[in-house]
Amino acid sequence: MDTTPHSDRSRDLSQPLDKLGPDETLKANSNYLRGTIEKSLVDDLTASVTPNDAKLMKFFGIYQQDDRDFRDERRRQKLESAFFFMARLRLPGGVCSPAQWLKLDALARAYAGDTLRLTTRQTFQFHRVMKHDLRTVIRGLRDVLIDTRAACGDDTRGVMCGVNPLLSRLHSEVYALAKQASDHAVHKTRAYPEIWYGAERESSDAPEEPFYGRTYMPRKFKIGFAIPPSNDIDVYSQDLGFIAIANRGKLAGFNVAIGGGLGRTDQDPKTYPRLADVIGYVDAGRLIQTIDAIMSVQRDYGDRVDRMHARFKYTIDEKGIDWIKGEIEQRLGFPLARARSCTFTSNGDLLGWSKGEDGREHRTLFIENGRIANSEAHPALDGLREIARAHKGCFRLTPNQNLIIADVAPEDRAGIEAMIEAYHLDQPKSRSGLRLNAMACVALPTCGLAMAESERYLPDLISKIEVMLATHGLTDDPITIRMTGCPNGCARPYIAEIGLTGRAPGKYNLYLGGGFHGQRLNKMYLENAGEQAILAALDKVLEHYARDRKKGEPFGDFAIRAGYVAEVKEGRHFND
Ligand code: SRM
Ligand code: SF4
Repeated sequence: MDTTPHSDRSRDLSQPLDKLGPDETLKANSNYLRGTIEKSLVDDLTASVTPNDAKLMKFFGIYQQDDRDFRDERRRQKLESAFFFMARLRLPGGVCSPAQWLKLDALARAYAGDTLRLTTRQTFQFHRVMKHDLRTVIRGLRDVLIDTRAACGDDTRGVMCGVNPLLSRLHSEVYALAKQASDHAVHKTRAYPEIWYGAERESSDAPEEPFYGRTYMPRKFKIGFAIPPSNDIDVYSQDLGFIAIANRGKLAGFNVAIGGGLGRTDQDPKTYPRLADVIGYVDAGRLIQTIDAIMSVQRDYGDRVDRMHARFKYTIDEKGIDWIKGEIEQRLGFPLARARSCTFTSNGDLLGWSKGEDGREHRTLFIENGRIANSEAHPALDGLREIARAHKGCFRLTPNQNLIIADVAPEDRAGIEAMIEAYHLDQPKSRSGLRLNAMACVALPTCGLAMAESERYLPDLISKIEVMLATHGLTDDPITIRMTGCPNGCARPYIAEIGLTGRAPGKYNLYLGGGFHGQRLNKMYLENAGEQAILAALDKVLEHYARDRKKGEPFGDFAIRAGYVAEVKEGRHFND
């Protein structure tokens, strides 16, 4: 990485530490994220850790949470909240081996409430891990070469990579680079092995964080690699998106997109979702250099006073895209080439069996909202454990919370399919195009920021919408719908054709008009609406769509053409 001796370049370029936000002081004084975490972990008087340690632990992929279903009752009983922890894995590109799957399955059964949760950024989350089990879980992950570094916190986060099963060679080339990018950009503090593995503290003069320095990034920084024609990773929602450009099936380089981000804060107009701008093209050999240059611009110029305004998208809008591009090129030492032409067709997954150009087969399973658990009708955890025991290829988590049993030899296909059937893994029974293109964030009861239900509610809401779809003859149409329990946008609702974001229990903002392949933000159609109002509104628009759509016209495009919402133009992006 950029190994400019760290003297907290961010501060050299902006203001002294005491003029910055409190999280900057916390990071700077944490001794490279150590804080007092070791002490907090062994404090038997509480199931929680100190507030500062809880913040620092995010850099290690761990969130302190409590069960919100029981929060009020415990308060009434004057009991401490029912604290536990969520652990998010670093799994670049969502690829994991059967041996790794079996380990995750065992850890989930022993320490994480018998469930695995696939996320919208292609990794696993364990929920409900008790404080005293955290080290065991993280050491268990180490046994299969997985860690939780930087899965949260002010750093690179999980690096995504499109799954496109049809393009085997391109996928493996891009995936290798996505993994390299993650290994390169992940924080390097020796606090991780010390705290979680019990490693001795090294006395070394080598800088702990040659790139980040003591204050890391101003905010999370997300990187993703798309492989056209699939935009499954929603490349325009990444802080830094790379769009693979191939030459005769072989990777040549990437179009570079910067400044995507979807989070917004309720009632705060200075926060908004924004889609990335494509600023040029780089050869694949210059990828890591490009990541360094771009991340260092945000490291040095991102807002370190107001965390609500600290994502790269705001730095770009403040400074101007031309200025930012110039700064990046100066740090690179060469100008970016003109972006190459490329086409996306959808941001969904190709479900069922598909055959790669190398003849290997891939089975994409629909996993409703990424939740893998056992129920009588649907023993998904057990079924996938059986498959992992037999499977000789790998698993790929998709950016749409689905799962690919990947790299199956043609002669093994029938055996895999038999297990899928035996364990009813192809649930649910009603498989409308809408349901198969739906995503919901976790929300209640574990997410501390949720204002409304999401994962526990969207399946039922879809069942009600499916009645209308059947009436209007739209059951098989692949319409995207995404719901979140608050405006933060964890299921990327602002680029769905139908987006719902929670405002209060039972109340959602309804957005329409997102681009079918992730190219356009949607726009608010109803504010703070309850179920009846949402269903009535959708019924009207769906009926009109069924009657008046042009051939092949996606639902989001129709919602704009028919005047239900105005188009969100390129450039600065607001969707209210
Ligand atoms: Fe997210 C915070 C879950 C993808 C934007 N997100 C959270 C937290 C950690 C709540 C918290 O801070 O206390 C949620 C944990 C809930 C729980 O109980 O598990 C949470 N986010 C998720 C996941 C698990 C949703 C899911 O159901 O799959 C996704 C995990 C991805 C991963 O593997 O790393 C997840 N979050 C996203 C995405 C989508 C993406 O990155 O592609 C976004 C929008 C894109 C973006 O970042 O702009 C997203 N999450 C946020 C934000 C708003 C950030 C902002 O700029 O304003 C927050 C709140 C924050 O950071 O302050 C947040
Ligand atoms: Fe929680 Fe909001 Fe993210 Fe949903 S969108 S997981 S409610 S932070």
